[in-house]
Amino acid sequence: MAITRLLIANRGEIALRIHRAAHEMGIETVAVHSTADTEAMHVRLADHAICIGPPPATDSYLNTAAIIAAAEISGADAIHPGYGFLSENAQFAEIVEAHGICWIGPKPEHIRTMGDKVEAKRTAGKLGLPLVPGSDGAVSDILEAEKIAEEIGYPVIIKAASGGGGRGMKVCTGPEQLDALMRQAGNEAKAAFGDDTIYIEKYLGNPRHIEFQVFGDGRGEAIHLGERDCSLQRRHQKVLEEAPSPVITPAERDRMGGIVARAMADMGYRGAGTIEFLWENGEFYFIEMNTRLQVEHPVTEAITGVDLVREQIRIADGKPLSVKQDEIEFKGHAIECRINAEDPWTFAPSPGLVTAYHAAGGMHVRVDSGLYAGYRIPPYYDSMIAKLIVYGRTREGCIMRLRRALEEMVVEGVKTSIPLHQQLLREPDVLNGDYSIKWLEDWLARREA
Ligand code: MV4
Repeated sequence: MAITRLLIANRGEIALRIHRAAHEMGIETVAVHSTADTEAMHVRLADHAICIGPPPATDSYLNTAAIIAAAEISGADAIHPGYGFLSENAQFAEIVEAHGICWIGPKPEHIRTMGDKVEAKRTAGKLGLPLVPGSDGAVSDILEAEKIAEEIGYPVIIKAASGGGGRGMKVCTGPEQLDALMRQAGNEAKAAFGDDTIYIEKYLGNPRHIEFQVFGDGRGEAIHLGERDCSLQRRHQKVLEEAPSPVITPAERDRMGGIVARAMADMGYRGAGTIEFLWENGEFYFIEMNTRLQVEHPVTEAITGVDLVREQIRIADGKPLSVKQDEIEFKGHAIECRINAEDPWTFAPSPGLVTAYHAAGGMHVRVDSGLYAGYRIPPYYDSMIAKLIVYGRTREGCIMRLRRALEEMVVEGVKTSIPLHQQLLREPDVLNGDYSIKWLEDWLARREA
């Protein structure tokens, strides 16, 4: 074992984040990049760089053969997939391990299980996590669906087993619609994922999205690092995340955290994971588990002091968890603003040349970004160009500092979502932490009117 050279199978800010953790551990890095990313910051900073294909991700960042070849040629002994791209591809994880390369991620079997939402829910239920009431597994028969919907009560939601991220969901308000919506959901799922398996749940009308960060050593030890509140979303894209959630008490955190950590210990989970819940009227309902590092992981790092990427690398290297549950303290408050290269009001992408750049700084301010003046943001990928993460002893102090930091940020040449964040942080509901998953889209609609 002992990782000495790490290939980073990703781009943008997360590639830089992984490079930084690796170098702090004395590990060399290998950047793999498309022809569109030759001038990217993480490519410049990495010890080695290999071009793996043209701009479209299917030909580069998703090109498993090219990535494995790059690992072999460069002598990399480990691969970190970041988030998105190949991070939750169980087959890729298997291929990496079959080549004798250390996969910095969960066991392939666990990636596969959690990728199937029906299997994920069944597993979560067996492990004692609270579920949204609904079908026990997949539903194909309309009579069976009617019976289940009658039992749990309308409205119900029809979801695709291969879905996730909100794709292919249908809300059904009464039995007269059920047949048509089931067919529609099945057809859309077949077209999008090649799998028409669907399942049914009670539809929660106004929940919050609260997720727990977990870590396992793959040998029966596991911890939780508290929750993040990610309710402020637009079209399933998170806009601002915070830790802790404004609505969760320390006692609730300990209770739910204990349940999720026990579940991960029991399944022998390895590496970083996120357990997603909907939270309504004081109750948690499991919906999905993500078997990867998440974009919003820095807010957890800010309030716990644990470096999650370092922890991932250590665990993949066969080391034990570096902290025990009773050593983890949740201190203060952190908020992350996702800064995208897009029009702040229409959300139209705004790639192009960054003519001026200045990152905010000062106490408790962190900017994760590969931006620099003169960098050209390519049009082929996700529009997120920076994450601004701010910490404060209290939520109020954190918000005041975040407003100050947003004033300092300079990104010229492209449109960004900075003005959107500035407006959001003046909204009484946001200041009070009084929002659900519906709040942001309702607010945007009100502003348009
Ligand atoms: C739900 C729901 C209401 N009731 N399930 C959307 C993404 C996927 N991860 C699950 N999603 C939802 N599942 C039940 N039973 C509402 C959503 C949902 C949502 C969830 C989290 C964050 C934002 C959301 C926006 C719209 C719908």
